[in-house]
Amino acid sequence: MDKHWWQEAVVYQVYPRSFQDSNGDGIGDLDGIRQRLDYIKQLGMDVIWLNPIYRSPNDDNGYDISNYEAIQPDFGTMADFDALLKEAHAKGLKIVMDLVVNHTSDEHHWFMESRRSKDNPYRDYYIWQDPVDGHAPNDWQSSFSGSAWQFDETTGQYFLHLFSKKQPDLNWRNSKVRHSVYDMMTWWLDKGIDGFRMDVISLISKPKDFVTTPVRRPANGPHVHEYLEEMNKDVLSKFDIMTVGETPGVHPQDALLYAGLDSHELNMIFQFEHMGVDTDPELGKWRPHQFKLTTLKTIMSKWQTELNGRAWNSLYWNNHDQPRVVSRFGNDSDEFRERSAKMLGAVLHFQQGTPYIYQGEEIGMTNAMNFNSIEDYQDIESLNAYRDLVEQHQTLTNDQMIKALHHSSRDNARTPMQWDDSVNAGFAKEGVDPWLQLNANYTSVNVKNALADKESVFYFYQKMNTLRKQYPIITYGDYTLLDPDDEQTWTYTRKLDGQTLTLTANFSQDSLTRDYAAAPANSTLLLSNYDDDQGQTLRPYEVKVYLTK
Ligand code: TEU
Ligand code: CA
Repeated sequence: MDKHWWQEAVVYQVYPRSFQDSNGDGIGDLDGIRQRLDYIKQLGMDVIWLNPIYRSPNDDNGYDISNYEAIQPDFGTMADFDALLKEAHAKGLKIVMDLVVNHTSDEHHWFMESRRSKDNPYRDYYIWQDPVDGHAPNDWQSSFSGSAWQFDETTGQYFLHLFSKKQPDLNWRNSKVRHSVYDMMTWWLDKGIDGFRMDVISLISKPKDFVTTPVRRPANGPHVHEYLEEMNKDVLSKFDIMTVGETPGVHPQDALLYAGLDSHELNMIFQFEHMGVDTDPELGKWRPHQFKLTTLKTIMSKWQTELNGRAWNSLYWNNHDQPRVVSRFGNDSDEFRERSAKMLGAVLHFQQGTPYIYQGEEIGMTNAMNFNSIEDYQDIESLNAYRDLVEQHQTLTNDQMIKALHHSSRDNARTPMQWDDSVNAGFAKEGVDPWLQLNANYTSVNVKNALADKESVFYFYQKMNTLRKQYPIITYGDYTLLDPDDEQTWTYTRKLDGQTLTLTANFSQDSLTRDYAAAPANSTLLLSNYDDDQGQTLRPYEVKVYLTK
């Protein structure tokens, strides 16, 4: 098996709006990111993935793009971007950009043309359908509540939007659309960027007939692999870059096609199966329930073994769409926050794949429990769901929905980065109103405190990054789950060239006794989140990693 730099890299995700404001408007920006490159470097990162920074009316925080080759003025200018790229490269950090091409903004000139008339040259850039019996063509739902079809008066047809009405879906059947996208990608790659994270790339190919289907959002459509092979041949294969597809609705068999080691599409994908373990079959994330550790382990272990030697995993707990992992799968109380954040970090980073760290994860940032009313939230998904479930249909009461938002809102990930304990947490100067409220715990949970404490979550993550560079087994070893039925512990081994790594983690706040927890013969303890080893006894949220030669 050939080895690739992107298999050995660790990626830090920066959400530009919430990372560092440099000019006092309360919005994070490119110059702010540039000022923090040394911090990212200190953590031991290799790659930065930037969420969208392109020109956008900002209906969905930049995922609605009106110009792919211009920078959103909130974030700075193209000169600022060039300076960031140059400085990152000088420090040995690569930059991966978000590629959002399932849809554009309705303010993109392609769509403004498209909606003008049925014979406009851009008409076929988007997906237009006649009404059926005076209604939308089918019952597909937008991810942001309501129908995925919007009626447009001018021409009496519906257009498709799998996300907000301001995010019309592009028509990938049209080769002009595909080649416009490829040209734009080449333009960025020629600038020297190091790859793409491809937004909802599993959704770009739509079924031929828009009849009602049991799934209310189509994934892995009939031509998706053709399109990605074409993109690979025309664009990706010409550069030494990394690609990761965001792919809702995939199973491991799909991953072998999208990201097989011998397929010619993408390097890896973000799967979502493990993000569904605490959701409701009917109301999804808006009726969250307690996850079962056995379910989480079964899913993630299946991805480990089914892709082994055949495709490459991406490893993530967090991103800008997910609640904070320490609140979700750990314990964010004062007593256990740091301990459980480290445990979760280790359980993820010692699996096979490329790890992604979302800003603030490395200091154990938590969900925003101080958001008390819907007025505190900004995210379109949360606001639309509130309108739909509380105001229009009374499916949930206000209190139930606020509880659900505390658990599930995307804004939990989007509160400003907590740099220190000053007003605005060092994210913005005093007197400025950050675009989204801070998490109230910034006075104690912040980078300044983390850097001053040798036992912090930050240094634990830094240590994992150092170990990865030292021991190839962490990147490449084969994974085996040892305790599939245990609801409190997660134990697995990795094996490579006669070496064995053994990780045991306690997901509970109880002290437990497990045979697996004792040091294997001839092993050394590589990493732990306690300062001594008590053999078979696992203390609350303890994690231990042994190496046997
Ligand atoms: O998200 C894709 C996606 O599938 C969402 O439904 C995601 O699962 C949801 O936000 C979680 O509740 C991507 C981007 O990451 C997201 O920020 C965008 O809003 C979305 O695409 C549309 O571009
Ligand atoms: Ca700013």
